[in-house]
Amino acid sequence: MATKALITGINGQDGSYLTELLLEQDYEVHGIIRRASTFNTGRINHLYQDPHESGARLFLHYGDITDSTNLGRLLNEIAPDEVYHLAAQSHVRVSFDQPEYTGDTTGLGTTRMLEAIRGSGAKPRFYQASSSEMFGAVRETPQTELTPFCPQSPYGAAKVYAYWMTVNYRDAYGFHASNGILFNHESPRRDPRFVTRKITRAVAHIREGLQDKLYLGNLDSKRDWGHAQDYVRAMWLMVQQDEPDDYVVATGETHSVREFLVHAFTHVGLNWEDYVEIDPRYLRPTDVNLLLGDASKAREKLGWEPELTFADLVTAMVDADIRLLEEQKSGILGPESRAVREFG
Ligand code: NAP
Ligand code: G4F
Repeated sequence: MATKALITGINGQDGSYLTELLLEQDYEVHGIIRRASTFNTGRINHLYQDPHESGARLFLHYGDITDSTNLGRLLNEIAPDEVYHLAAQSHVRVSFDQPEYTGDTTGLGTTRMLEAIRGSGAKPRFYQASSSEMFGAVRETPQTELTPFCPQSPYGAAKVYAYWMTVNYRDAYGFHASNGILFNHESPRRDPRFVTRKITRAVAHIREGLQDKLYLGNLDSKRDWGHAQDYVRAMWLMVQQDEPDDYVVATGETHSVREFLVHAFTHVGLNWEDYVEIDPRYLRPTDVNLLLGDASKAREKLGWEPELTFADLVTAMVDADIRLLEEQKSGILGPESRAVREFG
C-alpha cells in the first residue's frame, strides 16, 4: 500500500514542491486548502488528478488550522502515515500588523495539529516547519541547533512556541515529531511579497519598460538564501529517520538584500541603483539583521546537501519572471497562476 502523507499549506511554495517530491515517490498525498474567494491552487494545478479516476494519488480537502474540529475529522478520515505541517501566516512584516492572528495560526495552529493527531489515536510521523526567524537577534554566528532563540517579531515568537510544542509532544507522548529549522528558501514560486521575488519580478518588468522604480526597505539585512526544491528534500529526509530530531537546514552562505539586487539587475545588464528607492513602509519595527546557518548536523545525519547555489537561485528566479512576462504578453497563458505552474 502507498504511504499516505497529509500536508497542511499544500498550495504554498513549499507545499507544492513537497507534493511533487512525494508523488514522484509513489505516495498518496492529501492536502488541506482554505476556501478563498478566488482560486488559490495555482502552484499545484499541474499536479491535480481527478480523485474519482483510478490511480489518482492527490486529494485536496477544505480545512483551516484555526478549526480544530475540522482537523480532528480529517486526521481520523485520512489516517496518514506522515504529516507535514507547513500552514502558517508566514509573512514577518504582516505579523506586526496581525500579531494575534499570527499567534493563532503560526503558533496555536501547530498545537491544534498535534492535538488532532493525539485525539485520532494514530501515530503518524510529524514535521514542523520551524524557522531561522526564531534566532532573531542572533546570539552566535553561524546558528546551529544549539543556538538560543531570540525572536524579533510576532511571527518569530509564534514559531518558537510551535517549536517547543513539537518537542513537548515528542517527549511527553512519544511522537515521532521533528523540527526543521529552515533558513530562507526561495524559488520562482515564491510569493512576490517576499523580497527576493519582489526584486526578480521587478527586474523583469523594468527590463520590459513596464515599471520605473522598485521600492524596498532594509537593504543591509543579510539572509542565508537557498532554493525551496532543495529544502523540501530535507523535510522528507527528517521524517524518514528512525528517531525524530531537530535540524538546521541552510546553505552556509549569507548575502545582503543589496547583494541580491546586484546579482539580479546585473544578470539583465541593468544597474540597480538607477531603479531602487527606499520606502519606510517596508521597514520593520524590529528586523533580523543577519542569518547564517550551520547545517553540519543535516549533512552528517541526513546526508543532505543543497544542490543549487545563491547565483543559481537568483538567475533562475529572474529568468522565470522574464519568461512569465513574455508568456503573459503573448497571451498564451493569461493569469499569472497558470504561468507560475509552467515555470515553477
Ligand atoms: P507560504 O508560501 O506562505 O505558504 C503558506 C501556506 O499556509 C499556504 O498554503 C497558505 O494557504 C497556508 N495557510 C495560511 N494560513 C492558513 C490557515 N489558517 N489554514 C490553512 N492553511 C493556511 O509559505 P512557504 O514559504 O511555503 O513556507 C511553508 C512553511 O515553512 C510556513 O510555515 C513558513 O512559516 C515556514 N518557513 C518558511 C521559510 C521560507 O523561507 N520559505 C523558512 C522557514 C520556515 P493560502 O494559499 O490559502 O494562503
Ligand atoms: O523576504 P522577507 O520578507 O523574508 P523574512 O522576513 O526573512 O522571512 C522569510 O524567511 C523566514 C526564515 O528566516 C521564514 F520563516 C518566513 O516565513 C519568510 O519566508 O525579508 C527578508 C529581508 C528582511 O530583512 C526585510 O526587512 O528583506 C528585507 N526587505 C527589504 N525590503 C524587505 C523589503 N522584505 C520585504 N518582504 N519587502 C521589502 O520591500
